[in-house]
Amino acid sequence: GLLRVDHVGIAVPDLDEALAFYERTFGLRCVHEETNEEQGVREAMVAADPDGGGARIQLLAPLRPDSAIAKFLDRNGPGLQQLAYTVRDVEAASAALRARGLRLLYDEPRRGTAGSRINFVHPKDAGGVLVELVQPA
Ligand code: V0V
Repeated sequence: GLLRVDHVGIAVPDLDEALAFYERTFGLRCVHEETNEEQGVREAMVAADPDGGGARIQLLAPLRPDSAIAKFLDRNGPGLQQLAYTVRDVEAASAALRARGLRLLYDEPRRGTAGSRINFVHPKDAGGVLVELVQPA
């Protein structure tokens, strides 16, 4: 099952500018930053409670024009792109949702932030929301 909201992903054209905006405007702190070549993103996790267990905000900037985030920005401009839930077992959670008739984007989990394992539900099968499942490292 789903344990809690892990993070909310926001598509941004420029990661450094977005980080500066979130720090300066909302006082959020960057707790992690990495490049994920497979997903075609440079991403940063920011938090209101850097030492607590609260949900993170994931700022996502495109590495390549053919990436998911680049396509999203072309179509919608910057904004909310995904809602991610923490799960204990991403294979089991994916199988349970498949059994309920939802399309998972990947047959096998892929690598997400900080060594996590991730999969996604197609937004057309989840009320227009790109839902991510995250099994933390
Ligand atoms: C597309 N659609 C969305 C959407 N992206 N709806 C809600 N939220 C989104 N983010 C709608 C779009 O408006 C179309 O609706 C329809 O879906 C198109 O579906 P499609 O042609 O099958 O696919 P694409 O080419 O638009 O791609 C959408 C998907 C793609 C979701 C398949 O973005 C994808 O593979 N995403 C998963 C990977 C990802 O997002 N990576 C970046 C984050 P109409 O116009 O037909 O009504 S990486 C990450 O999260 C990491 C590293 C992490 O968390 O650790």
